[in-house]
Amino acid sequence: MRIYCMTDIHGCLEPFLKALETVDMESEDSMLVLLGDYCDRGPDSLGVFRTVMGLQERYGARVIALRGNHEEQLLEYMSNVDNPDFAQAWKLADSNLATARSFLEPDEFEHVRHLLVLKRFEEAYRYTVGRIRKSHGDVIRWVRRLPYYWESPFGQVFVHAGIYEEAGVDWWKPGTPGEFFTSMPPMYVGQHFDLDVIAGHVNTEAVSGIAGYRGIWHDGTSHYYIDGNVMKNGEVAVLTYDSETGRYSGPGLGRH
Ligand SMILES: [Mn+2]
Repeated sequence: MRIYCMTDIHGCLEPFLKALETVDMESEDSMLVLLGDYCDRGPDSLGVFRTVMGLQERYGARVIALRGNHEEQLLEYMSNVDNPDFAQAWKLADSNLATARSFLEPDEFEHVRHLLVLKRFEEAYRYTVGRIRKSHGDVIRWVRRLPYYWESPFGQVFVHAGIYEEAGVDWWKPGTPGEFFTSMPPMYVGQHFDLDVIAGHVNTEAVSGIAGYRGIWHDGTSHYYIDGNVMKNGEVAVLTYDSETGRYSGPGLGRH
């Protein structure tokens, strides 16, 4: 079996489509695992969500989509429309309202922009959530069902940010708090774990500490970080795992 893996697409539909061209999903022996953060920052969050949903429709269980912290945030905005404190938080977290813009029709977005100019934040927030619910409720329901991790039959955990490894191989599942999976796990760089952990969330330049690093980074033991920072580098890195040989390959990796 071949497992392809990508993460942190962040609304960058074009680079995502380009990365998908390098993936052969027609073979029944292929899987695609996406580690979350489909939205925010880039120009077409909705397009990325719909592309992933389409891949699942076409290839069924061979496409696994996990949730990232940006999906958690999106769900939070969608469900807190009656909480006025969220109006400000919403505006700040979706920088430049890139995600809202991708979900709205141009005239709807103009209306939101107009409300913001008038400092009617609460109304803008309420209107945006209402439009998204009405036109793209299926996407929001899909996001709500995204799992936190996927364990492969090959001694691997795929996850957006990480797991609580101190809990050990038998207890990490019940032992990892939800926010560790998507946002703030302890870092175990360079420490051995009995499963390989494949994660995104922190870009590989940051996690490797090597200025200008791009692509995929292996810590020499159990951790593969695969967020190659598409906003900076314009490319979505693809990690490939071949279960026949037990090898990982991808940009930045030698042969492992
Ligand atoms: Mn993230």
